[in-house]
Amino acid sequence: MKVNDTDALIVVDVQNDFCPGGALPVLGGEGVVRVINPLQLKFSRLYFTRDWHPQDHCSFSDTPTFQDGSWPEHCVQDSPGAEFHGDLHVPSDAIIISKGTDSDAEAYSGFQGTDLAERLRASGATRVFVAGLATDYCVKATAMDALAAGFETVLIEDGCRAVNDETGQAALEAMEAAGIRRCRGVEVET
Ligand code: VGL
Ligand code: ZN
Repeated sequence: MKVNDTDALIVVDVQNDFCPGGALPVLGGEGVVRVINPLQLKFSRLYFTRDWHPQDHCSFSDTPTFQDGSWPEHCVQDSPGAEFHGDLHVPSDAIIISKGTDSDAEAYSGFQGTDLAERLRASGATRVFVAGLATDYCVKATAMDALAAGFETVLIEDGCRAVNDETGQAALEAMEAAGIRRCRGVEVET
């Protein structure tokens, strides 16, 4: 798939808490970095979302079931767990989009409660490529919202990992059925 100057890359939540050793680890989560770092070089527009919760976020549970509405405390603003994975390249001019900042609302999508759509439009982007963590939650929600906002949307399938295998597979199918294309990182060409 050939990249042109109306394309943008959205890197979703590649943060310590979603990687092994973090509070809400995604199996193999750190593996997305080696797909995403080289991919960045092919895009002139880079957006990095981050889960950026207040200490009292409504999704936090002391007895988490690791599904929607019941997560362990994670990605608390300014905590080490909320930092981007240390191996992820984050260029100094990259645009960082913080989400989930409201105590009372869950926000899986990078578009929810943020100005991401406006910023993409203002930059002239018409198509977005999405990669990151986790396939079944924030990647899916972000990709679906990108499509709903009118952007052609492509999922980098080897650049994301799921919290749960079953919901991950269902998320891939739902995205495909909605019209989101899938491709591998190395298939993206300049
Ligand atoms: C996420 C669960 C809770 C994600 C964020 O980034 O996919 N998952 N908060
Ligand atoms: Zn969260």
